[in-house]
Amino acid sequence: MRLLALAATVSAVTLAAACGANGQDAARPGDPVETRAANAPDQQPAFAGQTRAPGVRTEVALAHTVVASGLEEPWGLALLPDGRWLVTERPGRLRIITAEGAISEPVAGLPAVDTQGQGGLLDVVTGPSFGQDRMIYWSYAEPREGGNGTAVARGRLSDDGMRVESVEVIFRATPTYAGRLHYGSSLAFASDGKLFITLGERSDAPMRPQAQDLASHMGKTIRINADGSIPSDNPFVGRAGALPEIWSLGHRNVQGVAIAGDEVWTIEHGTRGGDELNFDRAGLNYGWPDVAYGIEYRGAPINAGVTAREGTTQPVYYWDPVIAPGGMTFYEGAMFPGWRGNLLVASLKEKHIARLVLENGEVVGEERLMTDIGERVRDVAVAADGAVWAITDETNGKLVRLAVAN
Ligand SMILES: [Ca+2]
Ligand SMILES: [Ca+2]
Repeated sequence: MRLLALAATVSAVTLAAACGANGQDAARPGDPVETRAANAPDQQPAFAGQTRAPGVRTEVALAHTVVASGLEEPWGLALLPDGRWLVTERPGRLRIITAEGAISEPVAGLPAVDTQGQGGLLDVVTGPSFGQDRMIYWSYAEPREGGNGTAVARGRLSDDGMRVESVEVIFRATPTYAGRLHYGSSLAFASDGKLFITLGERSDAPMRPQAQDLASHMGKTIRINADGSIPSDNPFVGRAGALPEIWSLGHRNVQGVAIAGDEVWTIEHGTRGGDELNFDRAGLNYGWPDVAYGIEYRGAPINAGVTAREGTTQPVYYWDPVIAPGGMTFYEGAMFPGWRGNLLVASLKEKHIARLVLENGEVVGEERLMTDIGERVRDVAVAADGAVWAITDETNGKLVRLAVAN
């Protein structure tokens, strides 16, 4: 619970609102940053503060700098120990970008990807022993006989950074499906070297119920060892009919995961009015598609609008209307000491970075950062100096640095 203790120290500072130095609309201190009408106005949160947390303001002025542009739908962002960035482009290219903005040629040696719909080359992370073995891990939509599916591969980044070597696929989500949507998939290593992989349920009506099916990887959070083997202490190991890689179930489309100590947090695209932040724990059921906030995108209630059921776990937080969350990270940097233990969430639809202040496992404050970017924010990460870096999901996508204004 290291994270929660840290978070408790910052909220008192940040709750004292200042003027809108970061481009937000001026609101009264403590007013929620979300002012639009809810899509499901009749639904009530399960506890106070589960949605529309009090607005908070960072008192120092921030500014973003465009470091690189011309990236085609960048999806994943990961820091290398030398300060350069690994950036994926959804059409299937991995590039290395220096902190000064020099963009490399595509790294050679990655397997082919299926770029239909939301598919392609997706997240990337460095391995837990990158300093010794230079291993990197990436997720992608894998073209398969009869359709496609989310896969995770790893390989050694060559000394010159030009190619990946000894590439092996360490995880394949099943079943294969001929669809275009909801591949997940974000990646993060826990401090014990276990790899967490988040998956979508492929969206279409026949696939949706598989989020509750332990014989399917759809709509699950996955936990494996770095070599792809299955940890013996996974929650469903030994249960007949259950896939042993599964960590948790009942997710819709999870494109963000962040780990602090041994706490795994995931963020998922809900339907209209149901984006969720979850404290993602072993063996728990997060409800989809039986229990959900919000409504269908076409307008109908989801399962008669049921928002709670015994045996399912509530989200820590939800957004109605949605922000469409991409990647997220915990902030532990030096540049903004008041943010330590906060979550930074990339917002695609609403084009900002959401800062969530956590206290005792609940969200007690929300701020919208970089609201002047005007582009869909796909992923977010923190550099060694504590500056926040992000990529924008556009045909002319950008790598940007958000820091204290000069
Ligand atoms: Ca990511
Ligand atoms: Ca849920």
